[in-house]
Amino acid sequence: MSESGSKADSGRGRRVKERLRQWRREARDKSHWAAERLLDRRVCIGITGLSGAGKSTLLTSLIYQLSHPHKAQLPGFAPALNGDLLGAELKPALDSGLPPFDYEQCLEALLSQPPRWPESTREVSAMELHIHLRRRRRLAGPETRTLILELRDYPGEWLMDLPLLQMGYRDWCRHQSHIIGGDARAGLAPQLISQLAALQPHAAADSAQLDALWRDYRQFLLDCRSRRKLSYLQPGRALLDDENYGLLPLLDLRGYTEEQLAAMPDQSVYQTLARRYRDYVREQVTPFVETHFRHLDRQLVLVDMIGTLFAGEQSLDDMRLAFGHIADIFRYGQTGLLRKLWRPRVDRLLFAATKVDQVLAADHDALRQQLGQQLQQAFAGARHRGLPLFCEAIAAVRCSNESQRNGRRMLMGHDLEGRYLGFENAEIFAQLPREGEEWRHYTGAAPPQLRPPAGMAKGQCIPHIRVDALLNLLLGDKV
Ligand SMILES: Nc1nc2c(ncn2[C@@H]2O[C@H](COP(=O)(O)OP(=O)(O)O)[C@@H](O)[C@H]2O)c(=O)[nH]1
Ligand SMILES: [Mg+2]
Repeated sequence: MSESGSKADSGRGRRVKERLRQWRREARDKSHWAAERLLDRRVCIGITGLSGAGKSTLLTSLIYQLSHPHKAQLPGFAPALNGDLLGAELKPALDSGLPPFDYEQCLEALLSQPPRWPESTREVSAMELHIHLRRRRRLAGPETRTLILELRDYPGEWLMDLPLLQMGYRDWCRHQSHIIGGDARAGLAPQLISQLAALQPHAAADSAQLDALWRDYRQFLLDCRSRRKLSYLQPGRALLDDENYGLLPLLDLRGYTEEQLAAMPDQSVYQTLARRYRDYVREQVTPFVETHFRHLDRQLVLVDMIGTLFAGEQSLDDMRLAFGHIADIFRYGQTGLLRKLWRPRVDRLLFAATKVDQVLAADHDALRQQLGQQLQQAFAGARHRGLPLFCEAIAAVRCSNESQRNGRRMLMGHDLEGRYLGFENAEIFAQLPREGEEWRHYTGAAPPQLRPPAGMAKGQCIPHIRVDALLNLLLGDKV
């Protein structure tokens, strides 16, 4: 071999070695994580739901139940029933780069005297729960093992923004104009809707006018939520903070072709709004998918099925619309942007109706049936993609007890002001209401909001309904 050849070889050899060293370094950094995942020791669960769905409360209850195995009432979760659940430790999820969930503060609120609900939060948070389990079939090696449960809690409003990744501004306008035209929304802000429809795409943008419209539009979204209990609202972040996203749909683009719109001057209303739309997607939606969403192994979606059902037909229809979009998202983005952004990982999608302690036990299953029907309708096209769907009906903190009065079953509990009360909820039927008469049965009959029960600190237990069944769906195959 010539001298120059061997020099080149040794140069290449050095480079290869350096490369190998670098890979090893990288692998070392990541290996504990990847190995844990491979060995089924780590599972990352996303918990979402619109504000008020019950995320913080469920997380607190879940962590409490798993960390107090001797007090936990989890007979439906095999490791607890069999005495194999030894306990759990809460740790910050350092790899996630997300702020920790404030378990201590949420628990303190629930256990205080008088008990309170946790403060409402609007941000994403994460933590790790290291669950210690006794090994059943032990050939050799340690007697215990640890399952690392990474829990990530994020607002469902962010999920409602994911469809934006798949459409440009023009498509979003058409989509919104279709939705806003529906009864449930149009009646809430007729003046705003006619102002939006009257905006001329080619006119020069007047930023003061657009800012004023944005403020009205944001209020309109908030009203859709609070007065109609609607779910599918965009931009979702407008419901959580008061940033000036300035994202407005143009409701009448019928006279324009795509080319005409694209050729409009930079300062036109259309181009200005299209720019804001792109900025919003780039700065808000994409980073959420990149840094957070695609790391999830399992997704739990909490829904206030009782609140939605008693709010009426439009609210239930809108929930189905939102589910339909969630179904699209979990088809792993067969097309377009989502596919590029997403490494498919979520292998289970769970929905849980929350706060079922507001209705009699006899109605719990009917609620679950109704949630199931909503999902079946919304996921009809998505099911064959093979992502298993599950649904449950739970109460993270059971605030009521049943008793018999004059031959009738009643619920007893405290209202938010702390007054003791007894009530009987409107019976819930296993079929979603369809006709007027069926709807009238529910109208105006929503059960009261309840306060957490007193005495949880003393008894050292948090009563719940079917949180163990939920744990089974989430983790049954991992423990
Ligand atoms: N009756 C009852 N109400 C609940 C339960 N969980 C949550 N809530 C109510 O729902 C509200 C919102 O709960 P929270 O956990 O803060 O929801 P988040 O916004 O999704 O985190 C609470 O303030 C309670 O009024 C439950 O298990 N039972
Ligand atoms: Mg919360």
